[in-house]
Amino acid sequence: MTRNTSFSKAALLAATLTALPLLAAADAAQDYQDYCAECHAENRLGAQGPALIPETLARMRGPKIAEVIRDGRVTTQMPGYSEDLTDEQIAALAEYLKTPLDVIPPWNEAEIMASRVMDEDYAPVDAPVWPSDPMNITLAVETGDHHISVLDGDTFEVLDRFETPFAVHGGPKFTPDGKFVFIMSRDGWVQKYDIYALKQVGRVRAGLNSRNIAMSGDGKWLAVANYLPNTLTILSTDDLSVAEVHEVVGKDGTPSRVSAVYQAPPRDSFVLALKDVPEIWEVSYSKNPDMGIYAAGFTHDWRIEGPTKQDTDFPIRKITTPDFLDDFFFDQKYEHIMGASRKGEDGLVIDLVIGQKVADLDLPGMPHLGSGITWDWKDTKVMATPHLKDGTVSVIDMNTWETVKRITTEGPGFFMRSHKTSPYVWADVFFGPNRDKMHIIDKETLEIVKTLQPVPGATVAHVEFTKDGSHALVSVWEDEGEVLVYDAKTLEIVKRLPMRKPSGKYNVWNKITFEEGTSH
Ligand code: DHE
Repeated sequence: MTRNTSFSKAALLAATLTALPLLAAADAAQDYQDYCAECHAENRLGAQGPALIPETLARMRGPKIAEVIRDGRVTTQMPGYSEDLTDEQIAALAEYLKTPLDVIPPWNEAEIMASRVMDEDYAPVDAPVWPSDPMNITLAVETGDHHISVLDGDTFEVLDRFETPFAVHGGPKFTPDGKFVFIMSRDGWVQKYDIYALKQVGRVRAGLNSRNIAMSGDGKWLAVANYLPNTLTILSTDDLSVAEVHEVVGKDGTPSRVSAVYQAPPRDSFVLALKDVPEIWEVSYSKNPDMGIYAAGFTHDWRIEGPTKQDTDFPIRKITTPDFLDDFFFDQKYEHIMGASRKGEDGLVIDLVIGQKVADLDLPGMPHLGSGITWDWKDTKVMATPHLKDGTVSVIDMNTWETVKRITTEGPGFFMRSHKTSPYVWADVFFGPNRDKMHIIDKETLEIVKTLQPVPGATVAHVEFTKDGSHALVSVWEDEGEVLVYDAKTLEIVKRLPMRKPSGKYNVWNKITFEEGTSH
């Protein structure tokens, strides 16, 4: 009897211990439904609040999830729950939000179209409703409270400040005339904004978890790279309607997330970096039989999906690559792709015309090729890229593919910028203890000539130039941050614009003309 009792106590204790995490998870799931579902949706995929899934949350910097649940988010509608939930409940809820969804709901044309909202009070205008140079507008993304400031590039006045979807990532993309801009959030929302009218045109949710967007050279199509589901969504830029949702499956049938989509204007195509298969995809929007993927010469490893190219508006060419390439850089003519190996040991060059590797690159330290920029140097063209794993900027000759210099910096960097009128490259050291510094590199000597430290202790990162290259705008990447306007020659601060955790800045002219010192 005694033995039985002690056995049953031990068994009960063991069973309780085993069941505790399950109980906590069950309670957390119930707490989610009670406190979060109204704004973030029962399936955690977001409603007026953002999606609460690991794919989105894992990427978010800033306060930890539990802190946000407890204290809320200032300047958003997210309240704090410290009076409703205990610390244990909050911790369990935070853990619950990090668990993947059991089932990913379908997100195809019907669901995407159902999410589309076009603003009823929007009316197009023929000319800007403001007096400044429309080609010198710069957008500053403020991730602190999910807004964008529209800056006059001559006076640096804020012409408008509008709300964006939650957690904008990657560069907004302008139509070729610079009139409209498209903005994407990690939750897959795409926002269309009319810069001339200073008004939102509409929004649509093109994916459940998305990476970035690319604008076709003719301004008609916007491609959205998605992680969830494994698709590429192509939208009409006109009315945000769906032109195609393409399931991304490698040649051997393996589904893949799309790491990023880029436009290759001289080829009338989008180029896709894939996360889960060693392939690059080229998606054509061309109607010209001599253009891009239709041109002769790509006899290896390619195929056009569908029986003939006439059957689909967006035929796809799949190029097998020797390694997984999910971060890459194009030369100015969009003939070559430079890719870094995922192990971070070296890199390679793919000739996009023949679809083959044509060179190896000596590129250790996980270079962030997507941030690379190019300029003329001696009698060649060089490309410079920061490393994510060490304090180095590599400079590569784009004719010989040799590394001509490794510049030692004060830490791993993320973004680089220049302008063709500027003798300098600006390189941040976003990761590591010296993130309050910004290096100025001489484009001729390839030496660091100055290191700025505008606000000791505050992160500075990401630079954008004005149209004429006379000024450089630098983000003080803090919640109560600012955009610093530097005279690009004297390297003195001439204006300070208070902003909420400003991240990327994007000048219309530099973007639509593919200025070599900026990202594309
Ligand atoms: Fe980015 C651009 C990928 C983390 C801010 N980032 C890009 C692009 C890619 C990319 C492929 C180019 C797309 C474009 O502009 O169309 N980013 C990745 C990652 O894989 C990585 C390392 C991990 C991830 O979370 O996805 C990553 N990125 C970040 C951040 O943590 C940053 C600093 C803060 C944030 O907002 O998430 C960040 N990424 C940016 C910015 C750009 C960007 C501001 C646009 C740079 C530009 O000047 O064009």
